[in-house]
Amino acid sequence: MSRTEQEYKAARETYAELGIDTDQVLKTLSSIPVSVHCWQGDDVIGFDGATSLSGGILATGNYPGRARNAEELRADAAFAFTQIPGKKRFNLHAMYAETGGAKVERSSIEPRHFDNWIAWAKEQKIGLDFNPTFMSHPLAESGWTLAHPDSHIRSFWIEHGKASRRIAQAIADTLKDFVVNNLWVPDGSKDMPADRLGPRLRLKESLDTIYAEKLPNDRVLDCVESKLFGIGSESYVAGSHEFYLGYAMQKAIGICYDMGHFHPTESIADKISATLLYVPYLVVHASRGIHWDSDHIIIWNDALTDICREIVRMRVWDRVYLALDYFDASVNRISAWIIGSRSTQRALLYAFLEPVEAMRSEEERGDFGARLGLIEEARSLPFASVWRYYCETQDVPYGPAWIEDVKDYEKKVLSKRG
Ligand code: RNT
Ligand code: ZN
Repeated sequence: MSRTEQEYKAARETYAELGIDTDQVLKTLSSIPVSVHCWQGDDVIGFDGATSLSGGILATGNYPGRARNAEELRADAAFAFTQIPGKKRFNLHAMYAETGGAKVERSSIEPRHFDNWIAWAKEQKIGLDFNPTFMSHPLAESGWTLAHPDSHIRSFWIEHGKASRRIAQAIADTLKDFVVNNLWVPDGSKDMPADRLGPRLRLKESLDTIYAEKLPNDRVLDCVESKLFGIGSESYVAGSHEFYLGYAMQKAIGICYDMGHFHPTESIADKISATLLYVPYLVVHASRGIHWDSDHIIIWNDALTDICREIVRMRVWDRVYLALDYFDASVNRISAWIIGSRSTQRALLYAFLEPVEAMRSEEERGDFGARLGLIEEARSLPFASVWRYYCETQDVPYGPAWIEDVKDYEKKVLSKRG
């Protein structure tokens, strides 16, 4: 028996005494996907002609080695996957279409522009998710898209929204899998608007037109992402939380909660049980806002643990889709993917290894001191032995060994990029 196996065996006994079956936990954990976002690999630039990011979000830094085309992005992601345990998906944005050099408007993109991505996903044995791109485009420069006062500009973006749903459907049908199709628009204003209702009416009408098209099956999981504010939309965002909460309930679609899109002390974790009563599914954009929606790499922090606790305790991992969303251009971008994915997996595993049954009994008994004591004592249970065993059985390095692999990839591949 290897040292990893010995330590796992001991840990398994410790957890069994608390009523936790670690073998079963690891089986479940390995079936819960994390959707890795394509846009960390190239600073949210994409391949459809944009040279900088707009929409009130910002990737700061200029670490060398950014993926410059789809081949490089796929190679980098495939390498990152070799260092991440568990089930992976890849999250695409419409601006990552491959048009073979032809100028194709966003309103006219087609499934065939994603053929290479689909072929790659098959090869990697992963699912794909999708996002229409309502930013980094001349017709989005005003900061308005689906709620734009000009009906011609609105129509352009409505067509883009429809085209994106059709692409999501084609991907889903080809891969025989679901595809989360997440819609976020930047629409908002820097200073106090005189009219808060008008843009919301226009946004609602545009969304209604996009979702009016009935898709042939339920493989596309539409969802909408709210935001508190962005750079240049500090005073007002048309797609606020309340706007989309109502909208998603009315349409029976999902809501995407981005961890950076709420007041800094507001808990997304607490929203999960409340909103799952009314909407069919949720998406979490795992991100780390520092003072604001700064899109720092997610780490295993309390906010992430709390979200995973809710998913695990309610056993809703098939209704809450975990996706990464951040963009840090100041570090090796592959390490950003690996850190965020591994941290999310770690937080999930930790949540599975808490003695929730014991905590519930204390809660029923009214002994809240004992309940808090159990939460705190769980922190020094042999979590690391289970994580190590998990990584090794998933054929990925345990501990910081991956850092050397990334350095090596940087030397051999990234440093050769101009
Ligand atoms: C922006 C939203 C959105 C984007 C991606 C690129 O604030 O978080 O999810 O980050 O679509
Ligand atoms: Zn997001």
